[in-house]
Amino acid sequence: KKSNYEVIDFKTLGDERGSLIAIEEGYNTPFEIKRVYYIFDTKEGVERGFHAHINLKQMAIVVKGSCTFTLDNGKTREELKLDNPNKGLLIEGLIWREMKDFSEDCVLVVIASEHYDESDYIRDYNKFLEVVRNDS
Ligand code: T46
Repeated sequence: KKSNYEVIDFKTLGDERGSLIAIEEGYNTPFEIKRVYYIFDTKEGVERGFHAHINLKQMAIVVKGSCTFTLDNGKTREELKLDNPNKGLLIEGLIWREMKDFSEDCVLVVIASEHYDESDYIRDYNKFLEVVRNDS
């Protein structure tokens, strides 16, 4: 099974006026789009996330500025800096995620496959490890 996340390179549609990137269901994102949210005005030093999802699939795009994701599959942790609107971080499976180092101007847009559902969150790291163990 391939990794539960990957970085997608979006095709930039540009002309002399500037750049445009389009995301639609089945184009630049593989899942049905049910929700969009964005994180901005993040205060200095703040870290967010610290959870995993059971079913949710998401595409995270830093449309302005930069931030760093820590992605943890229960065995290895990787840090990934997002600083370009032509890249999307697709998270499809059991991944513990943390976000940090938000630039002052950072706007993080997330496209999600499901409506907001608190019961889909795993907020306890040990519980996450247990779910990963039972899943493999
Ligand atoms: C994720 C990372 C990347 C809602 O009411 N609706 C929503 O769609 C979302 C996402 C959040 N909320 C409420 C729940 C909390 O009271 O907004 C508040 C802040 O959410 P949270 O603390 O979960 O934010 P983050 O930045 O820790 O996590 C978010 C997403 O929740 C999560 O799915 O993967 O961004």
